[in-house]
Amino acid sequence: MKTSAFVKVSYVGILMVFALANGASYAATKTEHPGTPEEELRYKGAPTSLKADQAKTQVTPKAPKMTSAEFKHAKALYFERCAGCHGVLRKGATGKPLTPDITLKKGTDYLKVFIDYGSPAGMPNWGTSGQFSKKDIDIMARFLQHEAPVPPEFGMKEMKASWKLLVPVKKRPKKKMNKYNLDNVFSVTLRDAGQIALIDGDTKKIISIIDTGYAVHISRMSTSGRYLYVIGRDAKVNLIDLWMKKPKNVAEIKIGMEARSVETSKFKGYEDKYAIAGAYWPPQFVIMDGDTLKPRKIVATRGMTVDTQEYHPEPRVAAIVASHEHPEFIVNVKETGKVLMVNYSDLDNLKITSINAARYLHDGGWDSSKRYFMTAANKSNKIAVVDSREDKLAGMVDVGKIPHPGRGANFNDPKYGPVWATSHLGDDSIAVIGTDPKGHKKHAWKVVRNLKGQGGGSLFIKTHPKSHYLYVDTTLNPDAGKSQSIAVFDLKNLDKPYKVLPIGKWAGLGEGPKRVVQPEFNKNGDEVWFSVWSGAKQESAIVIIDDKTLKLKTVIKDKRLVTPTGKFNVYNTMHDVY
Ligand code: DHE
Repeated sequence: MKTSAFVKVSYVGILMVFALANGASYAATKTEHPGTPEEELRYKGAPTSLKADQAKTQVTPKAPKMTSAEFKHAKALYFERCAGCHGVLRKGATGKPLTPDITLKKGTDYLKVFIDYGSPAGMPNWGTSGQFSKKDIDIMARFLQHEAPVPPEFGMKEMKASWKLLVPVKKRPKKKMNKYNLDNVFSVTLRDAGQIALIDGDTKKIISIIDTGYAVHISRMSTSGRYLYVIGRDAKVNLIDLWMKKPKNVAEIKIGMEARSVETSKFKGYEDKYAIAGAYWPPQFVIMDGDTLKPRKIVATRGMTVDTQEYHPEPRVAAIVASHEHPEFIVNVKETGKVLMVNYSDLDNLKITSINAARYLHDGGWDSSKRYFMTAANKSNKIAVVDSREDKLAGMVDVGKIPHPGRGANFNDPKYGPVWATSHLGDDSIAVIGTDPKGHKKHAWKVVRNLKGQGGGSLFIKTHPKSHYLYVDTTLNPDAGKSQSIAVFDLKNLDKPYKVLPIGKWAGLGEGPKRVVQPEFNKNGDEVWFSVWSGAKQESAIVIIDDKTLKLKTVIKDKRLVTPTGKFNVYNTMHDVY
């Protein structure tokens, strides 16, 4: 297993969060962040992978004096603990802006109290919770009155320098060289190991463990199903060739310093041609050759916000999906609240249609027709609906608190026809939205039902065209009973109460938070896979159930399965089945 300062820091963060996941410690934590639900705090603000010495110190003459050792310490603390919410440049994201024009007026004493005790608006109490020492608080209060240190840019020169073509296309197999049923292979994120596990969905055996970026985030498939793309939080993209006798990395590149999303071109005629990856820092995306990751075109996302029309220097790239209607990538830009339709048919004369949505865009997926992109504007409590045929906003739907659909769930509602659903981080509702403007015009882009789930802290929701069940996790709910189980709704009878499956218990693990996360179907749509996610030094597992009977089928345990979280079935990911 690889280790890095970042992974260690993340691990500490996760352990902290994990400690909170136990019901026993909840009472104590409730008072730690008055006014902000635990579920919300657990999710945002993960450490960035930026290092103190990567960002240039900027001394502001009017600000209190600091030594260079204090600057270094403050930068490291800020990137680990604060940048996830306040932004690398402190211009504000989910947390408030902390630029010198604001902080100098507040002064050191005020800032110290704020850092020590937190605020009802969501600022953690870093001091009284014991996470920052008195000295840390004093250094941080002075540091915040100086201009934010700026990490370096990462342009074509840096990308090319990081690019490694490990196996050139000519040296790769001309046909599939293994006997795996590739359509039913799963790529499983091993978050804290910086690896993915390829698991054979038929035999449930691990095919191989492949090194990827640190705190690896998601996997996506090329249209043909041959190439697997994996992105790490450190912005490293790995390209894995599934046709090889033993699938392995054939190319890698770093596209920045901090990233979350990767996707591949899916429009007819462009299958497997391009890949795209979006970065948090620097705020940009890059289009690469699909079979080598050779970088072709970098586009910055800095610009004006959708509502107040102010300049934002750090709009991070969130979810990216590939259009089936045009040769376009659909790029969510978080802080500006805009969805960019990036036409890749002519990279030298790039056409981008910018669609006004709302802040802060995060994750999303297709409706069942694959024409409408349903995407969460999580701080606005809205789902924006993008018509990928017309390249226009089709609707803006008010939903519950902090929608977090993953890619969402499509099914046929007995009363309202085709619908798409999302659960929420901030409350227990599941919003079911009509998606059929032709057949059910009155209900299109409206919440037609609000189901009540187990509680807040839900991250992912899933069903399959062949299933009549809807699975909803509550991974970040502070109650261990809820974070370790799954709610199942019967789509044939949505008035019936949900069933609870004790997935965490079925995993048969020892000590650990055992958080159940991200349901994923197999290719046939008759099995559902769940990760049971414990700490990096604890045992985790994958639990597989039978979708017809809702009974336990298999538990996959292996000491190599370190912190499994996302799982991506090759066929379902290729074809956007969810
Ligand atoms: Fe994720 C998707 C960002 C924390 C597991 N996550 C995404 C996407 C974004 C994102 C932008 C959409 C990618 C796409 O579709 O192109 N995630 C972030 C964060 O910024 C955040 C809040 C904090 C961070 O610093 O990373 C964050 N995410 C987490 C986790 O803690 C999770 C639960 C565990 C883990 O592995 O880190 C997690 N995120 C996932 C998964 C997906 C995802 C499994 C893909 C879901 C899918 O079905 O497509």
